[in-house]
Amino acid sequence: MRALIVIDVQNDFCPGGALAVEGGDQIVSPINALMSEFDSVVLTQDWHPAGHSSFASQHDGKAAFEMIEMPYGAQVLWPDHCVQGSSGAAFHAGLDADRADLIIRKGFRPQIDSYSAFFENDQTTPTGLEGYLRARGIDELVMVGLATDFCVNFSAVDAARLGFDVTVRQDLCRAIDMDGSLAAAQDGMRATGVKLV
Ligand code: VGL
Ligand code: ZN
Repeated sequence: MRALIVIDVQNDFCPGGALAVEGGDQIVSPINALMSEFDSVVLTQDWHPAGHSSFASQHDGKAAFEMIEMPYGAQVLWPDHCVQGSSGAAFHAGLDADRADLIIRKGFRPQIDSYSAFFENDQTTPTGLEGYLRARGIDELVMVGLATDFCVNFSAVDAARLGFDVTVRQDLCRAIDMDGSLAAAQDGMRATGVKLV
């Protein structure tokens, strides 16, 4: 069984949003068109409480896109984005969210960020997605969405490590690409057996 995993196609990651990814809105229609080819469609939604610890605004003297050390490791600081219930956290209006079997929210714990659809950034706290997919007999995943070098990357690498057959459709992803993060992500995904097409 095969699932389409649509990562964070939300207003804040699209042009005009708080953490806009260039061309983020261009992938919406082709993602919709792909949905009918899968046994299951899962959407992820970045879903932070106001004042989340990944926001630069919560750290004196720090600016967005700087790094800090968190108890669980290095963390990029972001502009405030995808605050629970805000219009920025909503899915892009053109996304056919009604087609989703499951919407998995992540990043809701105030003290820990979560890029991956499977584990939070401590790489141990599960979101529950693995259990859902296994219980439904899904072993093949195709991933699309935003951003290639952060949430898509971490989701794909975790899925491959968990033993899923993982393909990332790069034409249906867009990247933030700060300090070579896209090339590093592509290397890391290939090294764990993710198919990049
Ligand atoms: C993301 C940074 C912060 C993403 C989410 O969806 O790639 N990036 N939160
Ligand atoms: Zn986030």
